[in-house]
Amino acid sequence: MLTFYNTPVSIYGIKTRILLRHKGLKRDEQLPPGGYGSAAYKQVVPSGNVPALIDGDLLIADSEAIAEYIEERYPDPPMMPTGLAERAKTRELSRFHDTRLEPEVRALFRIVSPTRHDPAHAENQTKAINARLAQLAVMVDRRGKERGGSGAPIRSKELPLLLADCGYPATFAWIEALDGALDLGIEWPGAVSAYRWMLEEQDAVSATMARYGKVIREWIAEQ
Ligand SMILES: N[C@@H](CCC(=O)N[C@@H](CS)C(=O)NCC(=O)O)C(=O)O
Repeated sequence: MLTFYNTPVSIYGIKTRILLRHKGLKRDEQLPPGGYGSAAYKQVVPSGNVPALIDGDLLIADSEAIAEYIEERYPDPPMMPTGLAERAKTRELSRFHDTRLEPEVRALFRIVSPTRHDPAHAENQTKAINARLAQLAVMVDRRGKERGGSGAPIRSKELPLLLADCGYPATFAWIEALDGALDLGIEWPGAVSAYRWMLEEQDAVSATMARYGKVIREWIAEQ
């Protein structure tokens, strides 16, 4: 049994949950004792961050490192393509989420509270997120064309869920919720919307995301 430290609101926790669910792996999911960053949690996970995973004697505390470990340790169903170039493109898509798109979304969290309203920051982040979504559109459109041939949206069941996909559903849900709460003016490219809905048709994604919208709305309301 895997021990999985997570908080309900964590984007990277949702990313790891989707992965574990798709792999059909049982997990004992726990909140970090004392909250993430606490001294008590750092006794277990020295870096104090979530998600973290314990498999036997092994502790890993980074969603991408967890994903690559799980893929190697539990290869069925495969979540990486076989070709060298496709594997590289998959890693590129995954890093694009973690290092390019999500940080621009996270930068909005500090102005969600009405008392911290900051129109200039909201405008800057909206531009940044729209630029990242436009870049993502090129990446996922090429993937759709490579797999589907015609460029027409391909059905999700024909699209094996990849490691690289697992971060996107939660970040898309945050973009949508923050757009609603802060009236940002987010522009969703058609290829990204098609990619999003294809992912949501995957059982592991829809089951994991079912209650996440409520978690996000509650977090926003609390701010
Ligand atoms: N690159 C990390 C990012 C994880 C992350 O940012 N976790 C946040 C919660 S969503 C966290 O633990 N923050 C507290 C900290 O880093 O001390 C990953 O992929 O796991």
